[in-house]
Amino acid sequence: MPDQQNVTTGGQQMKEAVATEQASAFDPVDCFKQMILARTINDILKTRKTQGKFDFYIGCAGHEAIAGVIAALRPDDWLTQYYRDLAGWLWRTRDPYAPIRGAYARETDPMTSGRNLSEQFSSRRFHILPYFAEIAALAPFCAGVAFAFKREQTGQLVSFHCGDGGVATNDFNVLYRAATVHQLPVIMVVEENGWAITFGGKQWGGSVVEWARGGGAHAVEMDGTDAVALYEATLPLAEHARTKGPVLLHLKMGLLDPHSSSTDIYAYRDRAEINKTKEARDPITNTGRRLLQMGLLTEAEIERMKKEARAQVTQIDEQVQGEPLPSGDRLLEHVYSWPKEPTVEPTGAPKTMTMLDAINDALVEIARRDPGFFVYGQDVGGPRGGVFGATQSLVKEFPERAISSPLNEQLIFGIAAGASMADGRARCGEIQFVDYHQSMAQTARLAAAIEYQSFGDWNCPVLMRMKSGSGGGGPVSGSGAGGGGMGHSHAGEHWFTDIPGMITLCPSTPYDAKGLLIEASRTESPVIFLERGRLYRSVAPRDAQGNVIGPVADLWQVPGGYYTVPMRQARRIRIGSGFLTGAIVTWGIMMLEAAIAAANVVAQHGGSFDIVDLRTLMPFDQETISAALREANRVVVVTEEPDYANYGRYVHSWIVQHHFEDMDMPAAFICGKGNVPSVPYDGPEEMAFYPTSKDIEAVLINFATA
Ligand SMILES: Cc1ncc(C[n+]2csc(CCOP(=O)(O)OP(=O)(O)O)c2C)c(N)n1
Repeated sequence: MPDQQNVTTGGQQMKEAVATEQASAFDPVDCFKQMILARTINDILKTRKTQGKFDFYIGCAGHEAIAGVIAALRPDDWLTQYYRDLAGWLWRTRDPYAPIRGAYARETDPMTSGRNLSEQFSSRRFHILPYFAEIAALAPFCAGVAFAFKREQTGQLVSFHCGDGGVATNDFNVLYRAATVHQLPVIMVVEENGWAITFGGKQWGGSVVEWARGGGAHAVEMDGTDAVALYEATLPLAEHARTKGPVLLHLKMGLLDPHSSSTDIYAYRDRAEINKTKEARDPITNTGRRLLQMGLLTEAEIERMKKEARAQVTQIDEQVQGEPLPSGDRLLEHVYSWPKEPTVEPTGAPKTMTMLDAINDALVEIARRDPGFFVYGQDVGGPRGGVFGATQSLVKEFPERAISSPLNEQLIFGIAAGASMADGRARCGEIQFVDYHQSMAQTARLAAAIEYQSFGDWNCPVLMRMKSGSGGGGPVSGSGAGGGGMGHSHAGEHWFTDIPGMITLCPSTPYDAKGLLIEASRTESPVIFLERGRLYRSVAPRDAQGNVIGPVADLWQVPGGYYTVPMRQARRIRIGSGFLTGAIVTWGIMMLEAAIAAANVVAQHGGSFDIVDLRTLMPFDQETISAALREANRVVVVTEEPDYANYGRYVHSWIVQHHFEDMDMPAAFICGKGNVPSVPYDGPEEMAFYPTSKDIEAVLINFATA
C-alpha cells in the first residue's frame, strides 16, 4: 500500500506515490475504512455546500461498496469511476485530499486542478480515465483502451462504471458492442440505484443481464451493498474478462441522498421509500454487519473508525480551504500539445504521385516507426484498403495493422481514441465519409477537451482521417460535377474547427498530405485529417492555355521515405512574378481553383497573386495570413462550404477584424452558392453550387483592374 501520510500531503506527492499490490492483499477492514472515509467526506462536503463554500456537490452515499470491486482488480487495470465512486477512488489512490480539493476547485486538485466539477475522478498515475460530465461518455474510450490491451497482450483490463441511466446512452451501447465484437478485456459495472435525477422509470427493457448475455458477454446480477461479497464475486469476473472476454456486472444499490446538491430529495421521493432504502441498502451498515459476523470488527471498533475518519476529514477540510485557487492567468494553458520533435526534412527521391498514393505512403512510414500503430475503420483491412484504397499499402506491408471495424463511427472513434490514450501515441481511425461523423461527434468533442480538463495530466493523441467534399477527380472547373450527392459531399470543416483542443488539417497537395499526416502522428492532441475526395486522384492543375502551374505542380512531386510538414503553418504560393495584386486565402480543392484563376488572370493582366494555403485549418496560421495581407492589401477568402455558419466565414471575419486597416478594398468572400443541406447529386444543381476558378477570376480581375 502507498503510505497514506505521504500520499495526502500534496497533489504532486500524490502523483509520485505508486499504488501497488492492492489486489494481492485484500484487507476487508481496510476496505471498510475507505468506505467510512468516503461517507465522511460526503457528509462534510454536503454541509460545506449548504454553507455556500462552493457551488455544487454530488455524493457517494449508497455506492461505497464499489471499493470491493476495485479492490479485486490489479493496480495496473484501468478504470472509469463515475461520480458516486468516491470509495473506489480512495481504495485505489489512498488520497482523501483530492476529492476535497476538487470540491473547493483548488489549484492543488490532482484530478483536474479545479477545472472540472467535483467528483469527476481522473488520474493518469492511477489509471483512472478522466471522467466527463456527459453520462457514460467515457465508454467508447474504454473500448479503445481495452482494444490496445488485447492487441498488446498486456493482461490488463478496463473496468467501466456507470449508473442505470448510463446504460441507456449510445456510448454505453458502443462499449458493449465493441467489447463483444472484439471480445475485449472489459468489465461493465452497472450501479443501479433506481434513479436518474428525479426519474425512477425504466432505462432498459427486460433484463440487462440477459441482454448482455445475448451479445456474448458474461453477465452477473448481485446485491451491491456488501463490499466483501463484491470483492469475492469480482475476482473470478476479472479473471474471465482478462482471459475470455467482456463481463457485465449489474449491482443493485440504493441512493441514500438526493441526486445532487441541486436536488430536493423530498420533491420526488417519498419518506417511506427513502427510509426503507436507508434501512436495507446502506453499504456501511451491510458491510459493517458482515465484518461483525466474520469477527473482524466489533461495534466499538466501527464507532472508533467513524470518529477517526471524522477527525481526519475535518483536518483535511480545514487545510484545503486555505489552499490557493487557480489563477485566471492560466486560462489558456493545456489546450493543445504540439509535436516536440524537430521537423524531419525529406531525403528520399521525389516521384510524381497522387494524394491517395501519398497517404498510402505516409501510413506505411508511420507504421514502420511505430510498431503499435494501426488504422481502424470500415473496410480498411480488405484487399482494396478501404473504399478509396488509402490503406492498400498498409494492408500489403502490415496486414494486421489495417483493421476492419463494424459499421459505427462512434465505435471507430472510441477504439482509436482509447487506444491512443493507452499507448500514448497516435492510433488512427478512418471514417469513410465525413458526412458520417455525426454519431462520433460527442466523443470527438470530448477527446479534444481531455488535455484541458485534466490540466495536462491526460492527452488523447487520436488521429482521425476521413474523406470529405464531393467525388470526382480534380478541380470542379476542370472535371465538372463529381456526383457525390447527399451524404457523400460535405466539406466538413465547420464540424471540427469549432472545437477548441482539436487540430483540423486539410491538405491540398500530395506533398503536404504525406508530410502533414506523418506530422499529425507525432502530436499529443487529437487531429482531424480531412482528405478531399476530388484531390485523391487529381493531377496538378493547369491554366486555361493548358500550361502546368509550376509552383503548385511541384507539390505533386513527393519524396520517398519519412518527412514531416509542420502543422500550424500555411503555405504561401506566388503565382506570377509581377507586382503583387492580391492574396487568396483558401485550402483543399479550392486551392487548385485559386491557382487556376490566378494563373489565368496573371496571363491576361500581369502582376502576381499570393495563395495562402492554410493546410492547418484550426488553429490556423495567423502570422502567414497577416504577412501576405500586409503586402497584398487585397484578399479573397475561398471555401467550398455552403454559405451558412461556416469555417470560411470565420477566417474572413478574423481578417476583417485584424486587417481592416491594411486593406485598400473590402475583403472578398466566395463560398458554395446555396444554403443547402447537402450538395445535390444531379450535375446541373451540383455545378450550380460549387465555386470554381471562374468565380475567383472575377474577383481577381477586380483586384487587378481596380
Ligand atoms: C449525456 C447526459 N445527459 C444528461 C445529463 C444530466 N444528468 C446528470 S446525472 C443524470 C442522471 C444519471 O443517472 P444514473 O446514470 O442512473 O446515475 P445516478 O445519478 O442515478 O447514480 C443526468 C440525466 C448528463 N450529465 N449527461
